[in-house]
Amino acid sequence: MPVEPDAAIEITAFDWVPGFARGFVRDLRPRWACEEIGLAYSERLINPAGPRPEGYYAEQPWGQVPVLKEDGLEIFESGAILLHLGEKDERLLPRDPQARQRAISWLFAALNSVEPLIFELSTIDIFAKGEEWAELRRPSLMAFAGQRFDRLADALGEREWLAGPFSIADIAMATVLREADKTDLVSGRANLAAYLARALSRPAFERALTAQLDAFRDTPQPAAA
Ligand SMILES: N[C@@H](CCC(=O)N[C@@H](CS)C(=O)NCC(=O)O)C(=O)O
Repeated sequence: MPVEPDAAIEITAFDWVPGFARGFVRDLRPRWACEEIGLAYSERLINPAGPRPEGYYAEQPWGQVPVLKEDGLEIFESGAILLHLGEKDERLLPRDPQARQRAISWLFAALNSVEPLIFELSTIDIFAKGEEWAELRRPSLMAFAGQRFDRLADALGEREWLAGPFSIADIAMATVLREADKTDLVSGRANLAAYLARALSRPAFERALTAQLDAFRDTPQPAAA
């Protein structure tokens, strides 16, 4: 298992999150990438309800996870971390120039063109649930997201992975699509549903998910959360 206390790579994650967020915290992305290539990492677990450790805002400006540290390097933003890990191994980022750029384009597309829609949907369905503005906004958001998911489904077509071989783009896209599981945005498009199932059936994803869930196991719910 790549989680090893003395590993050169350290990934920051939470030691507790509410039930709805378990398995969906974004440290899942670097964990998954490490699992794909058998790269050991250690965990630095912080508590989301309390103050951030001293100096943490200098590592991550918003106090969020994940942060990756390696040999004096510090990286925040899960996309930047995936890119860093991708540079290490062609099983994460193809070396062929066109395939590589396609993977990077799709990495950004997942995080910049798809994730914001899912994020807004989560705000409406979870954090602002029942509020009038959220109920008014939802239909137009779903219509817009539906169009975008149609184009995504067209772009993927019958390909197995976004950039040719499996890559960090698929880690980003699958973790984003998975967040839409309470809607038919993915399940209503057969090739997207098959793509997501294919990604989530990878043993490396399972191991990453288990590692994230294990981190919550012994932490009681914080009083302030
Ligand atoms: N764009 C950032 C988002 C990171 C993010 O939203 N992290 C969440 C957990 S999934 C977090 O740390 N939330 C706690 C907070 O915002 O205080 C990335 O992809 O790394």
